Amino acid sequence: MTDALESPLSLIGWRGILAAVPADPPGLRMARVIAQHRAGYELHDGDHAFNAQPAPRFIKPGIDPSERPAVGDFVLVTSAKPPLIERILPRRSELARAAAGERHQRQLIATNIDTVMVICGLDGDFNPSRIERYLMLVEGSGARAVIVLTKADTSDEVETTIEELRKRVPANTPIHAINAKSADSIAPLLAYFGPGSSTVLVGSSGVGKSTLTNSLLGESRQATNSVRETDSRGRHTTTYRALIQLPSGGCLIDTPGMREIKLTGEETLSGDQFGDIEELAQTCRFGDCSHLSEPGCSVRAALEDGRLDNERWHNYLKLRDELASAADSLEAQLRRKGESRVLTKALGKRLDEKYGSH
Ligand SMILES: Nc1nc2c(ncn2[C@@H]2O[C@H](COP(=O)(O)OP(=O)(O)OP(=O)(O)O)[C@@H](O)[C@H]2O)c(=O)[nH]1
Ligand SMILES: [Mg+2]
Ligand SMILES: [Zn+2]
Repeated sequence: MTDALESPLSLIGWRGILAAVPADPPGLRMARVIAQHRAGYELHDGDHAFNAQPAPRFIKPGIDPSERPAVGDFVLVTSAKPPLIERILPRRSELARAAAGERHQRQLIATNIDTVMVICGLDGDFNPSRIERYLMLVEGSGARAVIVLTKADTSDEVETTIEELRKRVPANTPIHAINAKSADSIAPLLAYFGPGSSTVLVGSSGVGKSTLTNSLLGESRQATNSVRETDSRGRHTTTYRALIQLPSGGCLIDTPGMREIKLTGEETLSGDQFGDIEELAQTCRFGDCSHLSEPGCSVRAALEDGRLDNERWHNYLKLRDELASAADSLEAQLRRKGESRVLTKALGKRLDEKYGSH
């Protein structure tokens, strides 16, 4: 049995047993998706990078985008020229959000990752409510969240900012404040990038995702660009997600800055992030307490004596409403899909009857 350590695939984050990979149909080989472009996919087999196309069933209209190959996926490809991606191996984690726009669609940011670094600048970008929103996406992904605050070299209030943020995020979520441009300053992050690990960097444009990537690489491979002075906003310099091998043996996925972080409807409020608030609200005297002015309201009491952070409470209410409506859209979509599948089946049967099945 060939195990991961002997295989070049371990260099691109593969930790499984090769013999366990289905070789059906035979002749397929394994690789990892390292980038997705309009014209196709870029894969890496641990030895070298090559281009590939998705098998036709992945580009059929109507297929859910999360069923298509995504950056981070381990896939099986044919030996055709260009190679075709035939299969996506089961994912050990999936970071997803809802795509921007009216139509509800689950969009994958990265798969098979161990760590999601939620990056936020200690400049005008700093926004704890946005960090909480990211943490909700990470919570059900199968990966752990680490908060990285960049531009620590430009702020006089690093310690107090971390203290404030501590009140907003679960105690087991690490928070690091760094200067992404300095190799010394980013040293505490190296522990996350050991051999076999996969990490994705997420955050607004201009927070320093590519700067951090370059510092970890020890060279300027990813383009970076200054932020607007007035509001610290970036210029959307990185335009596609790219998986990069680091000298430390880990893999890193640099991503374009996100404009919108929409919930998919699959997140939960009862996990580490907001579970304590949900429990607290259940101890109010009235079962239908609106937490506004009723007597015996545990939420108001906690807000008044400072046990519950006011902004955190308001962000919780906002995310709760959003989650409810995202969950509704998701359900409606699944129902529609269910029906359309039935319709296709019924139509298929009619065609079979007419032309005979094949
Ligand atoms: N002083 C300081 N500047 C930083 C730090 N991190 C990033 N920068 C600067 O911030 C600007 C934006 O950095 P990028 O790495 O391009 O940001 P990004 O997150 O990759 O942005 P997009 O690709 O647009 O999503 C650049 O001018 C960096 O030099 C930091 O820790 N300290
Ligand atoms: Mg970038
Ligand atoms: Zn109440």
